[in-house]
Amino acid sequence: MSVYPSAQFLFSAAAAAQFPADRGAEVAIAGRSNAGKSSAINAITARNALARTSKMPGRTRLLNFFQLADGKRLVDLPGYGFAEGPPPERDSWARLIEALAQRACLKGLLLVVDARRGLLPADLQLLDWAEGMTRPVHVLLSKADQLKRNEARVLLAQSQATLAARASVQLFSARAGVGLDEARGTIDAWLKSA
Ligand SMILES: Nc1nc2c(ncn2[C@@H]2O[C@H](COP(=O)(O)OP(=O)(O)O)[C@@H](O)[C@H]2O)c(=O)[nH]1
Ligand SMILES: [Mg+2]
Repeated sequence: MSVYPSAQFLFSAAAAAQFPADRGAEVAIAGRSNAGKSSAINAITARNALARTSKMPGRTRLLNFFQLADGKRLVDLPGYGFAEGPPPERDSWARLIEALAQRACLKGLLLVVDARRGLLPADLQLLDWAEGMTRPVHVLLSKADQLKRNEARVLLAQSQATLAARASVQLFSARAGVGLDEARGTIDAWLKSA
């Protein structure tokens, strides 16, 4: 398990031309707006304010690149737009994501899902897309502190059954510090495979 004490925000990209060079290793983090992506980044890196968190969902249309260590990056994707946004936004989201998927340095995808909602059609749509790009997917059932112990257990089992071999899945809470080591272990393994 490694924490990344020197993790830093690199920059935001609104277009593929602004992406960093396709070298090293990257892990992308996706999820519906408000799912808890930024909070997950902060918790996983043990940096309280690395990624901004917001009570206002769906404000960003940018990819935020973070450097964890030399040549190792996390990419915070904008909350889903393709299912909900107007067509122009949906298209620009899809273009950015397609461009990201073309990168050899992309090693895996973390999918953050609000445990109070569980896997929704938009999440499964993203999973379909990820399968097309043949990268491993790991699902964080976030805000697990909001569920009773038994509810959490049932959700995890249901999610495992739904995802089957398509993705691994775990309970996660940025607030309560649940599942940090498991999430870090997955990220570390992907970043090491560079
Ligand atoms: N109870 C609880 N709330 C959380 C947790 N993680 C995030 N949130 C809240 O969910 C909202 C959205 O979080 P944020 O990280 O900004 O989501 P993002 O839009 O996916 O980046 C914020 O109000 C957070 O405080 C968690 O582990 N537990
Ligand atoms: Mg965010």
